[in-house]
This record gives sequence, C-alpha cells and structure tokens, in this order.
Amino acid sequence: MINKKPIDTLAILGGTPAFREPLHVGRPNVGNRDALMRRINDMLDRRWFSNHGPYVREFEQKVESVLGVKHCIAMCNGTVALEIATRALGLKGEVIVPSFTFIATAHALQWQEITPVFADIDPETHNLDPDSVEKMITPRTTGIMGVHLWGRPCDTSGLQAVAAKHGLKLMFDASHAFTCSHDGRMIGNFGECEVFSFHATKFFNTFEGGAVVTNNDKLADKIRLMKNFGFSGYDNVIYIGTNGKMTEVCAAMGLTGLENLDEFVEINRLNYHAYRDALQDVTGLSLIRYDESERCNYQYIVLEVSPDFSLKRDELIRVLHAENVLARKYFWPGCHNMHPYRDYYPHAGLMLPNTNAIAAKVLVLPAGTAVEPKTINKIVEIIRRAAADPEGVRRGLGLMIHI
Ligand code: T4K
Repeated sequence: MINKKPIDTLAILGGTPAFREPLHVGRPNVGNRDALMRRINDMLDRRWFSNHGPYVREFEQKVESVLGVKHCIAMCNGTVALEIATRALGLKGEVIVPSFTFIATAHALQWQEITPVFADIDPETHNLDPDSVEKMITPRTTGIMGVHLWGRPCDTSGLQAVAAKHGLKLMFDASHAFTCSHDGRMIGNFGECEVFSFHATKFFNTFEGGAVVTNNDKLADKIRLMKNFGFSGYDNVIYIGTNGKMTEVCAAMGLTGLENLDEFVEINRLNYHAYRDALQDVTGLSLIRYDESERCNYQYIVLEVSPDFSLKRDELIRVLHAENVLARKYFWPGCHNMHPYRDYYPHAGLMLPNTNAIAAKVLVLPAGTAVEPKTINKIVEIIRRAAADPEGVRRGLGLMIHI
C-alpha cells in the first residue's frame, strides 16, 4: 500500500502519491471473522433476523455489563436513538446543543420540530461550555444535550448544575465515547440517558447501529416501546412508536466486536502515541490530549493547526489528499453554518467564537486498524516536508483544481 520510494517530491509538486490506496479516517474494525461468520450462520439456521432476537438480547446485556449501566436498548443507528431518547424524555421547544458536532446531533432534534439552540464550546476540551449554555436558556428551553466529542467527556457536573438550576433535562450524545470513563465512571451513566453510535466508522461498530443507555427504569420501558411501534405484546399497541430496532446481523457484529474491544483500543492507543511522538516538535501543530488516567478509546487523531504553522489548515489538507491521505475537517463549518440552521439563525456565529475558531483549525488523521507505525511515519514525513516548503506548496496548489 505504501509506495516504496522515499518522498523526494510531494504529490502536490508533481511527485508520486505516497500511498497507492486512499487512507481513510473511518476504516471499519472487523474483529474475528470466523466468530462473526459462525454467528451469522447460526442466525441463518435459526431464521430469526430481527425483532429483539437472541443476539440483540445478548448484545444489550453485554453492553450493560461493560458499562455498568442498568439498561441498554439497542437501535438501528445513533441518529434514531437520539430521536427516540429526546422524544421519550418529553423534550420540546428548544434544546441546547453544541454546534461543533456531527450534524446528526442537531438534526435529531429538528426532525421532531424541536429547535436546536447552539451554545459555544470550551476551546480546550471542544465540549459545551456550561456558562455559554446558561446564556442561551429561554422560557422555551426544555433540555441540554451535551456531546462527548472525540470521546472526551463533557463537563458533566457543570452542565448538571445548570440543568438543575433551571429545571432542564440533561442527556448526552455519547456517539464517540463508547468505553470511555469520566471521574472513574463509565460514560453511559451520566444525565437522564446517553446515546451511542455503532456506525461502521466508529472504532466499535455493528455495521450500522446505536443504543440508548440509562439507569432510569421508567425511561427504559418507554424507549423499548417507542423503538418497536409501541407494541406491548402481540396485537397490543399502547404507545406511539417507530421502528428503531437493531437487526440480528448487526448484533452478531457487535457481539464479535465486543470480544475484540481491548485489541481495538490498544491499536488506537499505540497509533495515537505514535502520531503524538512523531509530531511533538513540529511548530504550530498539536494533537488533542486525552486524560489517560481515565479509560479512553483513542479513536480520533485530532490535530490542531495553529497560526504558527507555516501552512493553513486547508492547505495542509490538500497536500495530504494529494498523497491519498484522506484527512477530514470534522466538524467544519459547525452545524450553525449548515442548512437549515444557517438560514434560521444567520447571526448564530456571533455567540460562537470558540466554535468558529476551533472548526477552522482542526483536522482528523487516518487511524484505527488500517494504519500502522510505518504508515504514520510516512504521513508525518509528508507534513514535515510540506511545512518546510510553504511557498513551493502554495505554487503547487495554485496549479491544482480545488478539492
Ligand atoms: N452524533 C455524533 C456526535 C456523531 O459523530 C454521529 C455519527 C451521530 C450522532 C450519528 O450516529 P449514526 O446515526 O451515524 O449512527 C461519518 C459517519 O457516517 C457518522 O456515523 C459519524 N458520526 C461521522 C463522524 O462520520 P461521514 O459523512 O464523514 O461518513 P463517510 O461516508 O465520509 O465515511 C467516513 C470515512 O470512512 C470515509 O473516508 C470512508 C470510510 N468508510 C466509511 C464507511 C461507511 C469506510 O472505509 N468503510 C465504510 O463502510 O460520517
């Protein structure tokens, strides 16, 4: 996959791309293929493919035990899990969320005609700033949805204090934070409930999938009904519901992945440290830090490009893409700058200075089982070469079609 030749010339200046195949940020982890195939074969023999089958039940129990949480309700994806959770909590009117997140956080609310109101983030943690949240509260506010971005926990106690003071419900989009801990407790145990995504691009995936986890028995009962059309036994619908069910094949993937979790996290940890060591002396670049006294999944390699770096963030991205390193600008430009929100609140950016600043400087590098130390060294070599010749890079970029 790596071209043998050392990088004499950057691809942007006419050299051969450093990688023959594209290197992605979100390459799925597979786990033990034989175990997965055995499960799928059993499922085919059993002819039970969906509707809370044995694999989904086993998966939910295993997630409950990994997280030390009372209830896991597995779902078809993280977005539907967010929609069902907010609905089950009775959120309406306005809910405060960060803008610096994947668009699904905001869309899950707007889809139900709940207005997502964007609060600013702390520039150090990239997570909701409780002071900014408090400023955005209006008489229509019913809840706060924090996002543990990159798997780094929100200021849960700061947000809880704001929620308690104003009588608001607090929940978390924990899509990035599966198997992370905070203050010694596993993510999944904070707020009224927390939502995970097990999408293919997450370090732990069920192809597509998600879950709501909670310690609240009543809320769990309601969510179980809602994700299955409101059915309470045969022919008895007692609630309005939708179809949020996880399939058996997805649960089979999840059960297999759970058996390989430690290995996935260890690979992520080694990659994160390899990037950090290799980049530590490059002026103007820094990788975000994880609190390693807690459990981290290290799934995102997030680079901040400061004005001291010799290239702009977007120039660096174009250099990397030319080499087949498909770094991403997650979560640029922020939800408030995307449709429909930018039309609804054209001045939202005035209240979001940290969001705008961070969204303009972050890039996410390829990670997971698809990269290894020699790949990382090569990526860092590209970055160093580009940093050493900013004028040459700009000349090269001028000759290229924009990406
Ligand atoms: N909340 C937050 C904070 C989230 O980050 C997400 C999802 C959600 C809620 C919603 O959860 P889900 O409903 O998705 O369960 C990707 C994922 O699709 C999305 O799940 C994820 N966040 C987001 C951060 O990343 P895109 O639009 O960047 O995906 P895409 O297709 O560009 O794929 C990313 C990279 O992964 C590509 O370079 C190709 C590679 N890839 C992708 C797939 C699907 C593969 O190599 N194999 C694959 O099978 O959103």
